[in-house]
Amino acid sequence: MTYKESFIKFMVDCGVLTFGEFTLKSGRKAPYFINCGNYKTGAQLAKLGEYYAECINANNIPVDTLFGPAYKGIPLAVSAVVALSNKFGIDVSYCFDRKEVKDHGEGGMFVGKNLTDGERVIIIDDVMTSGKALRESMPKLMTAADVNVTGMVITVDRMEKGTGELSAVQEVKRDFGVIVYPIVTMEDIIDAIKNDIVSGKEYLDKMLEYREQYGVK
Ligand code: OMP
Repeated sequence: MTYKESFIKFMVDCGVLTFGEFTLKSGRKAPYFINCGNYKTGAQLAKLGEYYAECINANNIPVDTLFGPAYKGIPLAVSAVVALSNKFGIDVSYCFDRKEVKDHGEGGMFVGKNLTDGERVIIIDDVMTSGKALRESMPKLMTAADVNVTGMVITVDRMEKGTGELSAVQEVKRDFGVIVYPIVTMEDIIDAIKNDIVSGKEYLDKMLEYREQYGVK
């Protein structure tokens, strides 16, 4: 089994990748959904972190700090930063933002590493559909310092159109100069179903229809 296939199987085994009928944030009705809130145990998070770390290491993404946007990005970034150290001996920092302003104690909108100008930051997040989540977190990140976002690592690129004909991932590259590294894409998920890596053949037609309607060519 390839690295991508084993990750897709892992998501299904954890109940993170499911097939059915789901309404997305964008309002689109999709035949599959990835819910990263369904990673529940220490072993699952440890393994998830290794996939992120593997992606960062394999792509040689320059990094000083991993940033996990609140809330869902927080355990993802933590699992990744631990795995980078344990598996690859790369000991870097991590931080996350607060959703609420804190006016006592040390205050501030960020927890973890204090970001500084020029610091090389990788954003760690779950899924990209339209890129809205990133458009919200980029300005926030930039209020902390003039950081150098060297990449964004996500588990799944749904390969859907953003506002025009480009995919959200392509728009993010154009608008922010940020390269998005997905562990897998919707295309990989379709292949995994076709090759019986995971069950879901009954959803294959719906997946293909959905890709036709919202996917990038
Ligand atoms: P965008 O902000 O449109 O890129 O959508 C990504 C976000 O949508 C994720 O961070 C989730 O909050 C949510 N989402 C999923 O978690 N999994 C999916 O499979 C699809 C979505 C979604 O609603 O598009």
